[in-house]
Amino acid sequence: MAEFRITGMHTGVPTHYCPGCSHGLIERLVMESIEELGIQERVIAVPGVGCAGLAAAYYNCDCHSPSHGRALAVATGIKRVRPDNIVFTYQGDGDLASIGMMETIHAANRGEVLTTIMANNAAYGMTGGQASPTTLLGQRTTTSQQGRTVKANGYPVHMSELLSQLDGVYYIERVTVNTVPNIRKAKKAIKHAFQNQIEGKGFNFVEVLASCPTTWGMSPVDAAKWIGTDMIREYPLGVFVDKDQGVQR
Ligand SMILES: Cc1ncc(C[n+]2csc(CCOP(=O)(O)OP(=O)(O)O)c2C)c(N)n1
Ligand code: SF4
Repeated sequence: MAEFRITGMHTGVPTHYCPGCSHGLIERLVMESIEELGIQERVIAVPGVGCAGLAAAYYNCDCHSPSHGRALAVATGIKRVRPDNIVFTYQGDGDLASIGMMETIHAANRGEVLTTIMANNAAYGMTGGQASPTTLLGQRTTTSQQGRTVKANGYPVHMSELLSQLDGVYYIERVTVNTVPNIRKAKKAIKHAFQNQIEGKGFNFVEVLASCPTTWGMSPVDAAKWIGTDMIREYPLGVFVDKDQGVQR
């Protein structure tokens, strides 16, 4: 059995992700933010399910793994009984916007003082690339083999825009990690979403456009390019809500 080194927020367990997957990168930004803010001893992670949920093996902090879609209900309970802890969820789009849609909307609407990082890779990754609520129109998946259509599957769900309509939210930004400048912006947004919670401000939501080259049937390079073209066109980047700055789109 391999020996793992404990280094700050990272357990040292090598990630299980496919080449070019964004999860490891986003999780690294989460871990760096927590270390830099000096909150590692106070953090409780609630990673969701699927490939996103594998994060429980990498975060060197208390973790609670919920069932599919229930991450924000579980995080709410933890934060309410342990308000001094910093509680965050890390969820895929299948988890957060499909089975967990109800939990997501109500936690945001209640203004829970939480941080949620959504890795939106426009598919159910772990279970074989089925269509999710955020799959693009025309995108081929294992359950939309001719491409997603409005008639069969409805329109892509824009979580940042949708949650922006709720009075309970404090901060919402959509970012991506397909280029180095975008990775830097993503880190800033994630750190800000934790800083707000430290100051007692919530609900904080960062949607990260993420790659899943395996289920998309693309090389890692083509997947990064596709984010920069097709995904960003459907899901524009930017700040949707920042109550400190008086922004509410
Ligand atoms: C109630 C329930 N329904 C379905 C599943 C099966 N399941 C496990 S992971 C997963 C896909 C998760 O996709 P997503 O949240 O987008 O995360 P990703 O794998 O893309 O990171 C599904 C459907 C489950 N575990 N529990
Ligand atoms: S299936 Fe997709 S989300 Fe899962 S590890 Fe592979 S690339 Fe990442």
